[in-house]
Amino acid sequence: MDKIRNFCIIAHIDHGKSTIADRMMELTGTVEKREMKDQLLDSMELEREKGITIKLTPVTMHWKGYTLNLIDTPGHVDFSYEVSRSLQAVETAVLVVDATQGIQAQTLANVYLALEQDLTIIPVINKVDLPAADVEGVAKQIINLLGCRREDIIETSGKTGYNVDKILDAVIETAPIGFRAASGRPVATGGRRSSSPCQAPDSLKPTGAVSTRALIFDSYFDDYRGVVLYVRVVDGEILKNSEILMMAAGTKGLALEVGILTPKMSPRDKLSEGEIGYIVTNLKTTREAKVGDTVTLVKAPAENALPGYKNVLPFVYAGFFPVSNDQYKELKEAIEKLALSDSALRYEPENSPVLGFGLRIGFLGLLHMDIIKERLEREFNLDLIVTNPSTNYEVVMNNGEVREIKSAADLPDASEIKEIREPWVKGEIILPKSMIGNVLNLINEKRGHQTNVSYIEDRAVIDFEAPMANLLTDFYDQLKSATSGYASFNYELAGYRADDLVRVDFLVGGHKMDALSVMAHRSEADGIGREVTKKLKEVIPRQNWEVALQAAIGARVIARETIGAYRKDVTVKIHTGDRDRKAKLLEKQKRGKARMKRFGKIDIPSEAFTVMLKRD
Ligand SMILES: Nc1nc2c(ncn2[C@@H]2O[C@H](COP(=O)(O)OP(=O)(O)OP(=O)(O)O)[C@@H](O)[C@H]2O)c(=O)[nH]1
Ligand SMILES: [Mg+2]
Repeated sequence: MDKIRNFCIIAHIDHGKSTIADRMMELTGTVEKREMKDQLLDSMELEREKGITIKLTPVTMHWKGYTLNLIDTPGHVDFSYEVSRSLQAVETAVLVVDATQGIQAQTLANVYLALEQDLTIIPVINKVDLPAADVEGVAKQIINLLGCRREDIIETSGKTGYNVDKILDAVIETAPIGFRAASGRPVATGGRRSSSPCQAPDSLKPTGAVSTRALIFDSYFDDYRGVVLYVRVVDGEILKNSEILMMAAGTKGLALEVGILTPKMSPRDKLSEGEIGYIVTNLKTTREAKVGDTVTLVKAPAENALPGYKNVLPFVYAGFFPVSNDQYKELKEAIEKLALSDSALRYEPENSPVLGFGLRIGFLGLLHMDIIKERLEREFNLDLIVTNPSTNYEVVMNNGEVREIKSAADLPDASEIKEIREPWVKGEIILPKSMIGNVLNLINEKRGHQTNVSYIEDRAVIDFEAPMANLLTDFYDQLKSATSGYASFNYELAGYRADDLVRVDFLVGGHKMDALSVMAHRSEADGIGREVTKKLKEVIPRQNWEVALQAAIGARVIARETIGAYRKDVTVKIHTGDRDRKAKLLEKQKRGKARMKRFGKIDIPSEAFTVMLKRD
């Protein structure tokens, strides 16, 4: 066991984690050169296309007589749950910072996560081959952040492979499994083993107990093999064909196969203390073996489970509707399937008067949502209309009952409501000092406020709080333009807070269109009302009579537009009395109308709604 080292690579998005992992797999001969391709661990088609990592991926390598288990993690904020799970399964974190970018928001967030877990941090400056690399400037930032020594920082190039071996050397020189520096303070060893007395953190420390315990840090459902678990064995061992027990779920199953990831599945007879590997089970759904659960053996179950993970709950919701309603069943089956490998996904049926049957799906953020949408479209051939994302709200009723609503249309009558709460996030923005003013203004515009400003060398770190709803629209684009692209931001849910929130309804010819209702802060309602009624005017065709378009809060109209009358006679073109042609044309018009939705006397083409509801 003292020849095993478990580590993960953490960094801000695009700083080169997966590329460094490639070089490590090459160096250690884990993957043959001819099988090598860029960012090999990004195996999902979408990951490859977008050049980003979405899922954590473990791989076992051998280096100088040691077994190294690496977990590559995603850098984007939406997937920080993957990072925190990875961190809990390892002892060491390789912190990669791009030499041209310096410390960014996810660098900081990931460092905090690693510190919470008491991990040893190995600081690395990557992309030193680039002409724009500012190695010394970035080194200063890292020293400022970690309090490490300059010589502890390894300078690498994932592209050329320069010094990647030094990272591996540094990893094997970190303390063996279950033993870490006792200082309680983060240690950036840079490879030097701390000579201070060592002590194990409780969670991963082998207890010497006879009973087996393994932490499930990921799981997915494979069409052919069933539920596969990625585990970190903390105590004991799990043999092939053992009867296993998931302690929190209370379910029993069989370990049909156990093995390590190289990164292909490579079967072994058993997984032992300290090892990271996979278990192919006979379970039917991942609900029977959730991430964060502890695997033990049925014949000698452990007494106490390992500390699990906190349950992440989505707070960004959008309606997903198949373009043709007969695909609803397929959509439902597809999302059920994706949810088996994505513990953060939540969904429930939604019936929209205009878009028909669909699902309201909850996500961890906008990228998460876009990725699920693309996967549904590609992997399941679905043609989808996805509505503008919104957050969920907590509604406190007069009788004290608290309801969660995920769509403005579900808001109970105002007279029954005591208060409405919306999700707030707390976050950090990292940016060049000179641009602080612009960003503070932007935060205020979003109804947020700054809570602290600190500095890491030439960088400013703004801590802020803001309502999530206002970060969903174009916050990121505005942040980019306010800082010429030099800012990065990170956030997490801070809780639900009551405010003066209202539902803005839209009426066409006096008829309310539930599908268009949105939640907004009262101060922002007028603006939204004007914007949406204008847009409605553009997309709804003229009718034979004048049509009023209104935005309203309850009975109070806050914005209004009018569409003038117009009559379109499709038969005017036909001068001769050709009855057949005339009839044909009218028939065609009728068919066209079948695709319309009728609101009172007004026919609105489905496409108009699509334009209004769909996310651009
Ligand atoms: N010039 C240069 N480019 C690099 C180096 N390392 C990585 N890159 C490039 O940087 C880009 C991002 O690299 P990735 O390895 O995908 O970054 P990542 O940190 O895994 O990104 P996420 O997983 O999405 O957070 C790719 O285009 C790489 O080719 C390096 O040392 N030098
Ligand atoms: Mg990556």
